[in-house]
Amino acid sequence: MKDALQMDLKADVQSLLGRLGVEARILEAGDMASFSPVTGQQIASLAQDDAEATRAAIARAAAAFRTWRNVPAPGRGELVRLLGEELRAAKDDLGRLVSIEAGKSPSEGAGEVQEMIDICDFAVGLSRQLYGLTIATERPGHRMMETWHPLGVVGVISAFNFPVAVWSWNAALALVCGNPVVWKPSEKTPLTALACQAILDRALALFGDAPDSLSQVVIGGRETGEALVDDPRVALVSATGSTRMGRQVGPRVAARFGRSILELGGNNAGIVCPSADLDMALRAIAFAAMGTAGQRCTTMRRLFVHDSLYDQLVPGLIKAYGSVPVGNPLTTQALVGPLVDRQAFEGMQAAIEAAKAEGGVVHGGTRVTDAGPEAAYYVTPALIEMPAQVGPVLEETFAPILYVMRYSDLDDVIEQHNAVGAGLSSSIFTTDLRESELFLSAAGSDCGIANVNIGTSGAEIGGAFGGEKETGGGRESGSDAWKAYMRRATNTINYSRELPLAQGVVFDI
Ligand code: UN1
Repeated sequence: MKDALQMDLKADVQSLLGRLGVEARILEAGDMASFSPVTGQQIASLAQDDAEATRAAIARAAAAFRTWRNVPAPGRGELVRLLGEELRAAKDDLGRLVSIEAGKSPSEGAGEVQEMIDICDFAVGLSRQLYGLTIATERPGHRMMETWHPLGVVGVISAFNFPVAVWSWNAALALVCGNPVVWKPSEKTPLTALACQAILDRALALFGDAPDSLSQVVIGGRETGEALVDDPRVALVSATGSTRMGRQVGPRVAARFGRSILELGGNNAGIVCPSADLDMALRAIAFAAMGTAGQRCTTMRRLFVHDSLYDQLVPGLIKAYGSVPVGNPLTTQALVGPLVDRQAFEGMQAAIEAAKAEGGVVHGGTRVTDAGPEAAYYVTPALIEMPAQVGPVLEETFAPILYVMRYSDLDDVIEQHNAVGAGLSSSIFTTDLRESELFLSAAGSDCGIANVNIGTSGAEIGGAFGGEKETGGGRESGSDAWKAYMRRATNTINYSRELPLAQGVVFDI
């Protein structure tokens, strides 16, 4: 039974890649092993791009920039419109490949591709809206304005958990803004990246006259990433991953005066207030904390419940944790799929042990051995009642663990809410206007995302995505996040016959 499952998966990958336009020979082209968390089996061994190959890709991208920057932005938008169309056509296959490579449920795999389509639509509109301001000038006969120009090569470093959507947030904006892209996907999810490249290649063929190497994928680990980070020809490095990774990438890019967008860890919390709609809160918390097996950067990891309803809400949550279906996302209706690998499982177990040592009462968090082969890591999600916000509660563990704590005073709990390193996403559950407005105010949540009566995860692409503090401060996706992908020039034009100087300075010669 187990063997049959493994064989099926490999065949499945091959036919999916074939339909998506990736040549089968790449599956056995090198020594970088790629696994599916669904079965733990190796599904490919790919060739890697070392530092030299990465630098060659950057050089090609730099050449492409010289042409692409001169294509009018609405024309660049046409390429992204075609990409969106190709993604629509490939949605089922790419979604399934995401499920195989990242272990997501079919609905979440498809949802991730939908997120790509959405950002393409957004970027197409944006291609006619890269607005600069006209600014009042103090000098007569002058006009002052700002112009947004393409920036240069954009390097994208992405994580396994959103293997394709995060690339599309960056690529759709970068391309519309006039920039080539060099993408280093996670070593855990190279196949979905190669599939995206094939999809984009089809859009490029339909587009016709785009420069070569406008968007490239480089496969590899640390060496590949470092080549991208350190190369002065890469104007912007957009990196998604752990805070540990960001601590290295940020200073290295800054040291060469490059620009970076850092989208790092989250330790996202929810606060359930006395007036909350408990039924809705329970469902929102369940998705935010258990969805994607706790492997979103936006996953809810901490929950503060008001004393007055703790005994109403928490037993219901514990019941939901005990009954949520855990299993193979491809063959069952499971809502919670596998952890990405053994390391993730060990990290989760270590956090659970640390929580116990701090007085935590643990519900769930054990391995489900009959959900898949030995090499796959399925767990029941863990809800841990904590006496205080200490030990592992202060850290992001990339696994389905929800630490639950009591609170009695809203001001105090907002202090606690903000007393962690990360600052990505946050939620309050309340029907009291004063509570929700306080949470959204300057004295409220210190996160880049603050929600009311919605969980911490599942953001739409229209808003800027990212967070503060150890989350890195970067913003991707919607709103005016595009500005990070362009350089701004302030232009002052004198159409008079005089030369008045600013600030009333006189310099007559
Ligand atoms: C991530 O986990 O890196 O808001 C991105 C969300 C998704 C994106 C998550 N739209 O949960």
